[in-house]
Amino acid sequence: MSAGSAHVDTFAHDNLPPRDQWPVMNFDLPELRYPERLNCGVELLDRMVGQGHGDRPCIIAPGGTWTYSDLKDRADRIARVLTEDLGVVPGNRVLLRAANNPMMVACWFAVMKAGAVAVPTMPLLRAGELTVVAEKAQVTVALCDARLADEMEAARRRAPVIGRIAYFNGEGGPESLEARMAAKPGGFANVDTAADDICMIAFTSGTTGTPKGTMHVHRDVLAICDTFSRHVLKPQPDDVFCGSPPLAFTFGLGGLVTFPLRVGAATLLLEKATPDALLDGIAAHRATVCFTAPTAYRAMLGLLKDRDISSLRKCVSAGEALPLPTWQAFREATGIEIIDGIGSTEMLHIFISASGSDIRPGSTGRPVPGYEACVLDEEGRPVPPGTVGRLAVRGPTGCRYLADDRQRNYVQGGWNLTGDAYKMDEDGYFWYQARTDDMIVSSGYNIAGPEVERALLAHADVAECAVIGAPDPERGQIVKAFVVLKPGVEADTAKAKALQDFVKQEIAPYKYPRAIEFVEALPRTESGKVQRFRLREMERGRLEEAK
Ligand code: 3UK
Repeated sequence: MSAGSAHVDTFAHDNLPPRDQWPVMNFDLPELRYPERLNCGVELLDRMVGQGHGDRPCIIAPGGTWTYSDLKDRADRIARVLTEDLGVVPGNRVLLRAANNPMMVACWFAVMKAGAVAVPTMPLLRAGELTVVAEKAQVTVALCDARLADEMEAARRRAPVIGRIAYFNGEGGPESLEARMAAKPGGFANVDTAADDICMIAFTSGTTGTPKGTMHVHRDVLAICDTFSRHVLKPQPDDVFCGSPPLAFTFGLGGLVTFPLRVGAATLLLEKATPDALLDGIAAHRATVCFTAPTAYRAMLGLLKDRDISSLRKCVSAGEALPLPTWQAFREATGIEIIDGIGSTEMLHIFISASGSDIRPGSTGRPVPGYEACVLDEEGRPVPPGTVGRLAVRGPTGCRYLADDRQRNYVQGGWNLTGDAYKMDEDGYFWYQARTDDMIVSSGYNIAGPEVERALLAHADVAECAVIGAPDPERGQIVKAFVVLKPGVEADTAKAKALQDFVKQEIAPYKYPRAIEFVEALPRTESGKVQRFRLREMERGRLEEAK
């Protein structure tokens, strides 16, 4: 821990990986040379108010609009409740649990101001999952939406380390967070944190195994604003942001909170941001910037009729690969060229992307200013352009797991290895292939599932699909597609055959899906990712049964 740390409770610092397992970090860009004392909450909120943004709209929600001053006042009062009533000292972990709403944001800022460590969690998590997170991060206090109290209380019974919980957005009552806030005077003496004090533990959405806690420091939170947002997204103070990712997913925290606040813009928060609700919100509040996942953009295409989304200027897609057919259809329908970007919980936000005339349709883009990326072989040597290998990245943010041996998998030789198979072209553009463990090997051929998915998505009858390698006694694996058809399309063998023939026309015929199964929906994580491992498990299970 740095000499100047403000943390009294040193748990997070004590559980950082050993220094020799850290990625190499660099802060070469002038905008990344932050002072040694830095509190990201103060920078994003108090400083904006100090600079005269106080009366400007900050959070727009169905219940009304909060200005920057409103948000600061709420955050200050909550910080007082945390430190004066709930016994929080700098470095303590505070669990946050709510859908995307203004109080969730105020609580996050309060934790930053108090020099504590936020542990944001997805609203759909159950007691079992909350227990794992609370114990791993040694959470002592929780701030929770009253509508999510049941699972929270069940988690506290299992994890007594969660000493105190304050509820908000409920009926009120003397113990509620709002009543406690009302009893406090305004203003808060912000904790003077070090730039490298840990301020957040973000848990990975965890497709497999126990969730990993990724630790981020105050400087990291500003670095994502001053790299991807500043150089690729380039927002303006009069922008109105909106989107679907939960604030507990760092894609959402950046896109819906820190990016807008960094430039004095406003953010529209919706608790249930289905594609339909998102479009309604964009129309009603004249939103200009949208953050969501590839499937949501695809779903919006069918819902655009009779809606005025002419306010929309920029759209960002992340979380999963953005298939070229979706990008093209969205441009066709709206004129907007979606900004694709790959990010990860470990890296905090997006590190490869492109916008405007820099976009090469179908490619994720180039390293965001401040980051470097390359493609490595199995031994960790760079491969020549055009060769598929493992994506490696480094920059001002990077992976530091909370007490987890998997640090050695993610960080090797100072590079962050995201687990993605990528190809770089001669011009330095990066082309996504698949998750390394999603590559399909059939009769000795390497096939990237997403390429087959792209081909299927180009067919007018396909709403969504996921392609995996299904175990096969003869070929090792066969390419199998799970397909959700558009409403009203008949799912029969003739349709399956038509899709297979279609794919053979689009890409090399050996990649065509030998098996097609029509399903109602695909299994997804709460952050919207297809869980291909579940489909693989299902196939393995069937094979066992057939034996
Ligand atoms: C995949 C992508 C292709 C990729 C995230 C933006 O998704 C985020 O974080 P997670 O930890 O997952 C990371 C993994 O997701 N992925 C993300 N974006 C893309 N694959 N194209 C993309 N554009 O496998 C990556 O390793 O859940 C995304 C910002 C913050 C985030 N946490």
